[in-house]
Amino acid sequence: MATSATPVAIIMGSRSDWPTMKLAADKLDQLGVAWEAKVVSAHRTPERLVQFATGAKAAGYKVIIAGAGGAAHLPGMAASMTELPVLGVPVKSKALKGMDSLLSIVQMPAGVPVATLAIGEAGAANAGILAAQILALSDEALAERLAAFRVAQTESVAESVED
Ligand code: RP5
Repeated sequence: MATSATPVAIIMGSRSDWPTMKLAADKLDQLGVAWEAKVVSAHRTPERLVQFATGAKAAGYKVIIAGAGGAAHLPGMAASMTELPVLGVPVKSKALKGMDSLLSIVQMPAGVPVATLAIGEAGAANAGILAAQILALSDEALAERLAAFRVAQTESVAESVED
């Protein structure tokens, strides 16, 4: 099997999830972490999901970010087929504003964890940062970039309520 030097896979249930999931990719870009994004639907492309999740570790990925909305089974099903850490992003749904997505992802049975983030854009951005933090445990240069990112973030928050 071809191996990838790309450490983060971003998978999502539909192209319609990309505007949200792009926030994870943006944070990874900012932190200098390579990623690949794919549409992998638990319901519409189940065989693609099995192929991806069973092969993800051998393919060289280190962390999987999985976003889905509604009946959001993608992160949990991916986690069931790989030992890689899976970060689940509940995408905001039209009907229930992402509460359905959140509850579908967060209540995993003991033994098959998914690290579940917040609903929507904040969750996607934090998934990107969290993936980088996991990779930084064995990458000192990335750990330094993360520390600098935190300092810059802190410095960007004005104390005053007016200009
Ligand atoms: C889920 O259904 C996807 O993750 C998406 O959030 C939602 C709606 O998908 P589309 O109908 O927009 O393709 O599987």
